[in-house]
Amino acid sequence: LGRFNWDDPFRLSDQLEEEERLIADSARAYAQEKLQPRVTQAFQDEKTDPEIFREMGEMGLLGTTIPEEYGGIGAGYVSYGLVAREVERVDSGYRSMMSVQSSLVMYPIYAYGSEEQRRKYLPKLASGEWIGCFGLTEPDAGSDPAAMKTRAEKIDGGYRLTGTKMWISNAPIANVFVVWAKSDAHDGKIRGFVLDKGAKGLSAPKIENKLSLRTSITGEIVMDGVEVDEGALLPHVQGLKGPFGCLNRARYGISWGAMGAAESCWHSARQYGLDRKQFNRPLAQTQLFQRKLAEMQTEISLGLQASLRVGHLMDQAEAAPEMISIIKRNNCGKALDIARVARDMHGGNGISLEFHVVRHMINLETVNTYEGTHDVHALILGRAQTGLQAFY
Ligand code: TGC
Ligand code: FAD
Repeated sequence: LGRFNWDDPFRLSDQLEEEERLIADSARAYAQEKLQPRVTQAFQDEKTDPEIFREMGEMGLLGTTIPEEYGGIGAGYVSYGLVAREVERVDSGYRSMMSVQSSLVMYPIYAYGSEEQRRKYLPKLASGEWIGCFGLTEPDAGSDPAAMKTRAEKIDGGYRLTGTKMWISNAPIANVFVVWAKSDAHDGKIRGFVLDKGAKGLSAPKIENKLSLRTSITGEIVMDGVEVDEGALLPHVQGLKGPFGCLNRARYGISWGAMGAAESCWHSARQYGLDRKQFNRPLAQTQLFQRKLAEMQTEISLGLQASLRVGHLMDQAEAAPEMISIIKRNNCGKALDIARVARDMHGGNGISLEFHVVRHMINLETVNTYEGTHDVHALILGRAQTGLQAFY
């Protein structure tokens, strides 16, 4: 008979390569030793500590898939997913900081950038000395980024950018801004630009009063005629496939990350049920409690297996965007359900930050919304199986 581990039912860890296990172990040690002790205070105070980027950089957790010559560790996408799972086990905001830097800033500079851009930006982003952000969403263009209003106008020797980006992770503390704009010099096609902090006309005001993802700072990017030279253009991509190529990677990472947050809620509910007695027996000895635990265990183990499968396909350059929509959508939706049930299973204590589940729950509201909402991914999947466009 096979062995059954309640917390790893399909023995995911046996399916990992040695290097992947080592990377996951060191991410877990970092997250538990350095992030877990400060998360409650950071969430309460809505404070993002830029030092965390430096720490992650030192641990090799930024741009894990970027080759070593540019400061990454040249690991595969399974490793990247495992890091996301470990960081988000502590907090979705910390994972957000990491995944924006890795998939949405380092990846486009690596994949679409010139050699000069790679050498200028990647090592400092990998070490965490520089912080990056990614501006796609606008006040009037969220699920429909093709409707963006930001324009790049051709000027002598470069471009002038005008427009506003909204809901941008890391923006108020960023040194490097990857922004997407419609370029009049390229028939109005969407092009990527890399802007440096301090450019005239560039500002990034903080968005205040967020009740979700409070450890991760969010802002606008205001470009009021920002002039950049030709070297700021990402030369090797045009059209929406530029930002979507980055989003594929970030969404894949989120599918693992959301499962990390869900695992934290599940383990916490199980332990609470073992410790807490009502009606002269542990809550965990009731049928309703055990059924909830069984559902959490099932959804998490299925979700992780699916992410692992897509990770292997990503490592072989065989993953399709629709596969990523399935795992991003399902794992975020399931994680949110699990967090809500875990909150309930903690009774009154469940609403206290000290028990962590309510923090995961309200963070996962964001995770379910950004990088393509739950419903937008349903429309992507509906279109892929019917051939019918239901967005508009
Ligand atoms: P559509 O006609 O479908 O496609 C336009 C062009 O883009 C290409 N494409 C993709 N390429 C690569 N990967 C993908 N996943 C792609 N999806 C589309 C497509 O082939 C086409 O190329 P071409 O060469 O033929 O022009 O475009 P549409 O306008 O109909 O798209 C609709 C929709 C809903 C699928 C899309 O716009 C969408 O996914 N909307 C969601 C927006 C979104 O995800 N925004 C994320 C903002 S960033 C963020 O949230 C970061 S949070 C990070 C954190 O803090 O962790
Ligand atoms: P909308 O697009 O207005 O959607 C509102 C509702 O309508 C949703 O329920 C949606 O599912 C539904 N809907 C939309 N279209 C349809 C349709 N055709 N049919 C049926 N229902 C539909 N963006 C970045 O570019 N960079 C970042 O770093 C970034 N970080 C973020 C951090 C946080 C904390 C948050 C909250 C968001 C962040 N975003 C970022 C933006 C995020 O990607 C968008 O919020 C998301 O894409 C949804 O866009 P929206 O908020 O404009 O909602």
